[in-house]
Amino acid sequence: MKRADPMAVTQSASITIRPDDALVLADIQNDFLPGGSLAVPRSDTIIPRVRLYLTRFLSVPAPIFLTRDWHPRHHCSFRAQGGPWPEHCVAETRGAAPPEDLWIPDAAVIVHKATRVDQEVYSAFQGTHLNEQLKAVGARRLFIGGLATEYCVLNSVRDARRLRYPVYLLMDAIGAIDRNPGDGLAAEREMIELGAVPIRFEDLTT
Ligand code: VGL
Ligand code: ZN
Repeated sequence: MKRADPMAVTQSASITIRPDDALVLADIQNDFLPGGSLAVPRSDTIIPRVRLYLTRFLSVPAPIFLTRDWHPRHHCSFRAQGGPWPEHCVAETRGAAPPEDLWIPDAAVIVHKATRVDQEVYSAFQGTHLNEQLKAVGARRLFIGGLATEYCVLNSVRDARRLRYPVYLLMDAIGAIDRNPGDGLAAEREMIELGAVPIRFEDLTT
């Protein structure tokens, strides 16, 4: 018989998704994927995980919210307007669409953000009705992932914690731009510091 090595016991979250949980996935859009105008390195690697999370929440069922960065053509965050970013996620364009190989459940609620030309917004809660929509479906705990770790995910988690939601951070379904090396890691640390619980898909019980 194998003896259990106490040092090898990894912390397992063992979380069961309930109907009052909500999945909130940020900005899974072509422009943030490889080949896109603001490609997040290796962001395509999270897609299989995103599929697993979508399927799990759908089967409970628990509500699913997908945010989309949804900019007007001359958005203030674009370099041509003096902003930090290349043109990306212009509303109604292919770059703003989800990847063709990602099936989007009909039940998913799409939340458009940063839609005003003169305002940059990273948080999914800012300038949207996400909080009201979450309350309306009775969501109590939020499972947050998506792109990019240090922008939309970080700012959404900050707001979610401010709004007193228990937050689970989907470590295997986030991706950082890392404009400065280490940005993503620093954001992960901050979110955990704020009380977000880091989990992986394997931590969910069936
Ligand atoms: C984002 C960069 C530019 C984000 C949006 O929501 O993470 N990042 N626009
Ligand atoms: Zn943007």
